[in-house]
This record gives sequence, C-alpha cells and structure tokens, in this order.
Amino acid sequence: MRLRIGARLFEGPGPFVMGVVNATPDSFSDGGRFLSPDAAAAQAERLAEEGADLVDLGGESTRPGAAPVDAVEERRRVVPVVARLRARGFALPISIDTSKAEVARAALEAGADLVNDVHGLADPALARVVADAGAPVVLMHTRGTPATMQDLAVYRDLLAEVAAELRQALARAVAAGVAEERIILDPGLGFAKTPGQSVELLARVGELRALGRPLLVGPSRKRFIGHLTGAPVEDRLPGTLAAVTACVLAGVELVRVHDVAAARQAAQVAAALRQAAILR
Ligand code: HH2
Repeated sequence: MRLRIGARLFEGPGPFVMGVVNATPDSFSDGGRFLSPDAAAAQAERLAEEGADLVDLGGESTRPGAAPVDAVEERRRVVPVVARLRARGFALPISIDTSKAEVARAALEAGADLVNDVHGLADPALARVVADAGAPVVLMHTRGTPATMQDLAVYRDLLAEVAAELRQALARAVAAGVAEERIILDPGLGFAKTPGQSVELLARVGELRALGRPLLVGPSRKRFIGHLTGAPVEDRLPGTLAAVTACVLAGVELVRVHDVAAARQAAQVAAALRQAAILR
C-alpha cells in the first residue's frame, strides 16, 4: 500500500497496527473504561507506546443490539479526546470510527486524519464530508444496523457477495468524490456475519486483495473467537493473535486490535514468515 494518513506515509505491505480506543459506556470488550476524555487520551498514548501505527477512536458501540447514540452525544465523547491528543503533541494519525457526517466533520476539524465507517459511506452526507476534507477512509462491509444485522447474515456465496458489496461501496465513494487511492476496504468480521461466516472470511481474506485496495481487518476479541473456544471476551487475546497471524499471512496490510503490543509481535513474526515463503 501507499497512502498518506495525516503526517505519516504508510508504504509497503505493513503490517500496520491500528489500536482501538472506545470512548463509550457499552462497547463489547472495553465499554466504560475510557469514557472520560482523559482516560481515552491516556489509552491512545499507551497504545502509541505499545507500538501502534495509528489509533481508532469510537464514540458509539456497533455491537449487535447496541443502543444508537445521537450525534451531539457522540461528538461530546470523541471530539475532546482528539483535541486533547493534538494539544499534547500526539504524533500518530487518529482515525475516527463513526458513521455520522457531523461527528466526522468535527473530529477532522479537531485534528483527526481518517474516517473509519462501518457502513461503508452509505450516508451521502458523510461521503461529502470525507470527499471535501480529502481524508482517507475505511469502508467496512456490513448489512443493516446493529439491531438488524444478525438477521441479514444470509449469503449464498459469502466471499463473492462480500466482495461485490465492497466493490459497490468503493464505486459509491468514488462517485461521491473520494479519491480511490485514499480508500481502504474491510470485510467486517462479526458484522452481519455468523461466527462461522467470520471464520470463512478470515480463512479466505486474501481473495479480497483482488479488489485492488489495501485491506484492514478487525478480529480483536470478537464473538467468533468465543464461539470457537468458549473463552469469555476478556480472555480472547490468544485467539485474536491467531487471527492476526492469519490476516498477515494472507497479505492484509492493517489489523485493528485492542491489545497492540501483543498483536504487533504476532504480526511481525507472521510478516517474516510470509516474506520467507514468498522468497522461496
Ligand atoms: N469492529 C468494531 C468497530 N469498528 N471498524 C472496522 N473498520 N473494522 C472492524 O472490524 C470494526 C470496526 C467492533 O469492535 P469494537 O470497537 O471493539 O466494539 P464496539 O463496536 O462494541 O465499540
């Protein structure tokens, strides 16, 4: 990949590690821990020390069944965190995990660099904000809303349908004026996917490289790991690292995780294995 995100040029195969900070009361694994701007900013700084390449800040949980948050509340949760980090000289690019145009605009104005939209810029107002700002964007695959997505996890050909829907999102974003070279794609593990479908996507994620854009995958602590192992959400780091390894071996450039130091180490080893296999 070759993509400027804020002050940093992301060049080559990576792997690059995106550290997650959820300034929410109800995120599935870290809800309530980083709700205050101080706690969220401190967590972003901790993840930077652990070796994150960028951080992803969210103010609304997207887990199945999560309660929607209005734009005023979501802004109140995230914008002070971005402002605080920038005021303290935080050096990493900041991604804002939102599907709301108003939140994205305010966060970009406060110093965020990238918009991570789990709805793949389905909202034209958000697409306009991203296009006007010239910001890079992550388009994630999902269907419906947190309330309906589990019922929409019905596919005749999972890989083909996810790829086709990502291609549509890409075309929609480009039509709205977003430069194609600023777009990253994400298959959306756990979003309108059963645990079995998340496993299949993870196993075959390399096929999505045919879409021609850098890939980001977020396996961290997700339900498919609990489903496979019985581990509760707080004990899913080993499974997360196995998934990170699979992503990097498949050529995924960016992984989105809560546990940055551990994921970085797994990603580095997997990257060396991939490189050695390619060179043989
Ligand atoms: N997963 C979550 C949220 N945002 N963004 C991208 N691009 N890819 C993902 O896989 C992804 C995402 C869900 O994880 P988390 O932020 O920990 O939980 P919650 O949505 O409950 O806040």
